[in-house]
Amino acid sequence: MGFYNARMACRAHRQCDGRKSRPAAAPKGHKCQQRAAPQIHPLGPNPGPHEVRPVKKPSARARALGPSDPARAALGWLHTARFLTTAAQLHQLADVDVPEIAFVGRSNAGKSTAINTLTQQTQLAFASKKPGRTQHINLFALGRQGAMDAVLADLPGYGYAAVPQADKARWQQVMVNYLVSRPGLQGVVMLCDARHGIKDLDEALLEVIRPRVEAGLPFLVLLTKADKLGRSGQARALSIARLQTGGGDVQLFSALKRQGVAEAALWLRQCVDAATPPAATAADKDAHPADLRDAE
Ligand SMILES: Nc1nc2c(ncn2[C@@H]2O[C@H](COP(=O)(O)OP(=O)(O)OP(=O)(O)O)[C@@H](O)[C@H]2O)c(=O)[nH]1
Ligand SMILES: [Mg+2]
Repeated sequence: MGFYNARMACRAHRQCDGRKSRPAAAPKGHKCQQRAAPQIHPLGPNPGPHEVRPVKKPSARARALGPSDPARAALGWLHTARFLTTAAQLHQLADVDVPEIAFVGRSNAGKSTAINTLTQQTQLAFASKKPGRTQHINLFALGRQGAMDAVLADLPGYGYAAVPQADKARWQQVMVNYLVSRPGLQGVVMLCDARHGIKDLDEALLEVIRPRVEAGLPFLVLLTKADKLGRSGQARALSIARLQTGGGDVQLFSALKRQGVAEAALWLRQCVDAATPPAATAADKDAHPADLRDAE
């Protein structure tokens, strides 16, 4: 229907004349089909006066995240996380036959909080103001129930001064053994408080995994609590950490502001994809469910 004719056919609707003003209310009993005000696509060309182009509004959650499609898919995958198992000693930790990604870092760096943020769950991993909260290796399974395709490992933090020396030494040894010998380890995320950067103990840990990283083990540094720094402080922390890691993967992260969450989710997904042979389809995994709870 042409512009002129439409306006003639329905005088009650002022949207027909192409003005931006809201349409006048239709008189009682008015049966015109042009009830909806035309929606102008913000990016597209201006549609004809009677062409109503549906504009799909993103959900409040999608607006908050704002990630690309692959990042959104990665976040959906991370949301499948559930508790798998916990162990105080390395030898108590069952092997998994799917890629495992470890979250390591100083006590209170924000490892458990990052896991909760990335999996979009509030209490999956125990986070606390009190340092030394995580004292076990906790594993979280990812993937559909019965078709686990990856595991996240929340490790106890190191460097907490209030822990007795003997406990500290024991835990550092567990950590070293884990990083050196864990068979399914396919990625390491090191978390450092952005205000402090990579400290001595982090560097010692970097030394431990250097051979594996040089052999291709994906390694990411998350500079946590970035919300506590201003823009220039963040840029500075980022460039220093990049220098310290020799140009490795480093990014800012804030659980509070959800900064860097989509990027970290994507990194985790790509890390698992790179480690999973293409032949390992979901059907294969259904045939050999790798759920630790069955193995225990
Ligand atoms: N402002 C801010 N606080 C954070 C952020 N991430 C973590 N925190 C806080 O830092 C504290 C420690 O966080 P956790 O996640 O328990 O740290 P952790 O590294 O798991 O600590 P351990 O288990 O002791 O090794 C908690 O009070 C968190 O709320 C962040 O991005 N921004
Ligand atoms: Mg913790």
